[in-house]
Amino acid sequence: MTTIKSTHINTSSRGVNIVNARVIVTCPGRNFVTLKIETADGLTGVGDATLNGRELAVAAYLTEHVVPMLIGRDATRIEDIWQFLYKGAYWRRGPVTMTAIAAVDTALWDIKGKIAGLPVYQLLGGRSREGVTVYGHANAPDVESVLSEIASYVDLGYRAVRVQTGIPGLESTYGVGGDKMFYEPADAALPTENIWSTEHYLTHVPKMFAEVRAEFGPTLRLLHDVHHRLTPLEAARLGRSLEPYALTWMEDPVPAELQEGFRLIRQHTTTPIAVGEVFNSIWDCQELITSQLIDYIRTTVVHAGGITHLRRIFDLAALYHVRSGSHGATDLSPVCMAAALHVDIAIPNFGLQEYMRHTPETDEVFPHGYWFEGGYLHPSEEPGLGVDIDEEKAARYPYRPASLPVNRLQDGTMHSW
Ligand code: GCO
Ligand code: MG
Repeated sequence: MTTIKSTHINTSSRGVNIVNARVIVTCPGRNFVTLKIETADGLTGVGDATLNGRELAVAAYLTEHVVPMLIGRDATRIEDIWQFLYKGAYWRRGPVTMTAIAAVDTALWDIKGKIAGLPVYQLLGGRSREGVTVYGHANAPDVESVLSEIASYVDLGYRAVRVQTGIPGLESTYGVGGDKMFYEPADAALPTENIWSTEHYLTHVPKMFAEVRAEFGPTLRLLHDVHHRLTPLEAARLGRSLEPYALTWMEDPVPAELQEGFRLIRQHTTTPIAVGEVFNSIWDCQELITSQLIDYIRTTVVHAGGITHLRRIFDLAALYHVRSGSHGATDLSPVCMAAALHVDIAIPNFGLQEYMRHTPETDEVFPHGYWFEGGYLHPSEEPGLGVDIDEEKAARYPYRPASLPVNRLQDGTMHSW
């Protein structure tokens, strides 16, 4: 019998070995968790590990359980380390595990890019397009004011806008925040409560889109986020009522634990469907993709196992005419955005990228080379991901507990948020 020499942990002092990994928690307006990995040669890589409202669970998972296993490993063995953390945990999948794995994976791609002297998108096959089309968030309490919000995105050059307004008869609703550019749902230490009425909502949304289309004409791409609040039949009705306004997508129409539920929506409407921001693995969307029940898959780097696993999901999606539409809310740090853009620019089946701007404080803590112009984001041309964390500045913003809201029906029943 031959013995296989174990090479996954290098005892020699090879420069690519991981010598240090640390977790940085900072709150420049909102909480972010970042993993920074360092090799013996002094190269560093960063990965986003932010899980909104559950940040410290991932921070502890990394610090207590993952970091000790990374020391001494060969940082260039990205796939092997991914498999080691996934299969080795025994408890597979789930948002905390997959976010932690994503952070390691992202940091290793960053390091590999730096070793190669290439931006990460080159390692993924190179450019498939000139820029990454992004969509912004127009939200306002009523239709009249949302029209001017949309207009300001159009003035900035956006080609796609997600539209949310308050619902007449409801005091507050998802997606309509205080600060327009930097909308942040995790707005209190303990969860605030929204009250929901499907009847009010389904009456209002088609009227809103009728006005938006009339004002902006047929070519501006319009999107809407339902935020998991309907049943399949209600979603089918909404999709059908929105058909005249040709939306690019209706997002998260129903909670997606029941993938089979999408079949009913599909049978009744041609409004395209996007889903996936809360998914963590290819198994969460396998049925949706292979049965062609969706049009856009919205998984992103930080919550779906990093660049390695996201690429796997998008490759499966490409076989079934499903395009990417990665989540890019403010709770995904500039490290995630930088990584997402390298994937977006390279894959054949890119659809759209969500882009909610970060506050100036966040941008200062995370210096980055990606930039926006004329409705497109462009990945950095620097080796690696082209993003970093300024640890000194990060230390000025200590962690603050923040929770996402919850949602109840008018009679008090807990509902999906
Ligand atoms: C979106 C999302 C977000 C989420 C948030 C949760 O489409 O951008 O729905 O706004 O609610 O990312 O942390
Ligand atoms: Mg959403």
